[in-house]
Amino acid sequence: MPVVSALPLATDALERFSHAGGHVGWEEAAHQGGRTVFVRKSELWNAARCFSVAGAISVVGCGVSLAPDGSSGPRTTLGSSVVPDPTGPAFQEGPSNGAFDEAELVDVAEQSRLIQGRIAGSDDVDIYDLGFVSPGDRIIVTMSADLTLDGALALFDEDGAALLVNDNRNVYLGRREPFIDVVASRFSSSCYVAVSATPTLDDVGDYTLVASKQPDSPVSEGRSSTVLLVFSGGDDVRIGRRPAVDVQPFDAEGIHPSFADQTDQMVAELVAMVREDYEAYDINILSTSEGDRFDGSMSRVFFGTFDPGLLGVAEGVDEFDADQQQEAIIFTDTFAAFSQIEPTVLQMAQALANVTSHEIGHLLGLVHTRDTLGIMDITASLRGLTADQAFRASPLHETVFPIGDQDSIDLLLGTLGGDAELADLKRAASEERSKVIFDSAGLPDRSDFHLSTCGL
Ligand SMILES: [Ca+2]
Ligand SMILES: [Ca+2]
Ligand SMILES: [Ca+2]
Ligand SMILES: [Zn+2]
Repeated sequence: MPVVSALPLATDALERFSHAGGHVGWEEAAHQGGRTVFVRKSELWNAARCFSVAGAISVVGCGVSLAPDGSSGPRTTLGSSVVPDPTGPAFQEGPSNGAFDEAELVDVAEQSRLIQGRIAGSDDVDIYDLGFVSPGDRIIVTMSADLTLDGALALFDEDGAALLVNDNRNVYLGRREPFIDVVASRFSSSCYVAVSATPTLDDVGDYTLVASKQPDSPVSEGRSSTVLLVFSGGDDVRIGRRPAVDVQPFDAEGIHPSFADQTDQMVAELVAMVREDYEAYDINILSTSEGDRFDGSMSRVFFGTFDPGLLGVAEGVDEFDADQQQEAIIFTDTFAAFSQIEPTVLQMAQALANVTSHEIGHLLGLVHTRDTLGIMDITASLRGLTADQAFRASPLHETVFPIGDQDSIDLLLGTLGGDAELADLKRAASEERSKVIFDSAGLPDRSDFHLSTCGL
């Protein structure tokens, strides 16, 4: 699935992106006649969030290759034809179910259940507790709704951490109703399914869910992945349905003349920083700067070129890394916007690394959060982006879902596999770092440099 990440840029470009730029929900942004246009996330969420960031907004197949049934791989929601049979009596929404501790218990242990409710607008979230889950329990939730309600579904564990957020079952097949299909990998005393309107929409309407739980599905231990960082340029690089671009070899001078002789150093630093972010997981971060080459079976991140509104763009939010050959671009020349805060080479490398790890995160299934110290954040200022970000548990950005968190560490361990002990150490280090209060005296106000981490 596509997500395009775009980090809107500075000042006026940033200004224009400031409302939506951060919207994970709005996968695609485009300038049209001086106006920034965002495509409803619901139109893009599931399918490859492909977007074009310039010109017309078209949601079409991006680089994700789909099987005839629309599926793109194992565990993706795209192509599943599963429809649980509702056998139990319908559960009717009660008066108050808008927070995890108000969730209404709908036990699906013995039988699948119909749940009927109403979304009364953008403020309304309905939360149901499907009860205890064990490793291997497969949770499936389908949703049908009035035409006036474009809904979104999310499944959360007992801590309110999202297992999956889904807004569209299959964009390619024109299926806009959301769909959840997840196999639990650990015990949880509660498993919450939450319903809302697609974020940023004020839709109203009745809905019906069918929720089921089946035991004894195989629990994935993760599947390793490889990403090649490409600093050597590339011809006809196409991200989703964006126009193909020729990417020139990376040259730090394109960011600022003062970096002219520091290309090699900047590359070496940023490669090391990205590796550090992914150190705990089974993913190989290769680099053309070290002689590595594309072998046809890896994802690639290109470094170069310019985009008027984005720092980076990725092919999509690829749930569970179903597609292991995807592409992203870090628009390095766009980072010239950082010159207004006069970053050092290391700070510049860090900003590039943060955005790189962010776009790779999308290719592994992560969505946007609101936490300036987190890699999937889209709220940090330019200055904030020059500080080290890390994978951590962070609140979902409101354009993704109105409640809940994303624990990037758990999700990456589940998707890729890795060293859980090391991941825990890094989590603790990140929490320590978050206690540091930055002294912002004398620095430009964040609003001066608002940027969303990505065009996603
Ligand atoms: Ca309601
Ligand atoms: Ca992927
Ligand atoms: Ca980092
Ligand atoms: Zn993004």
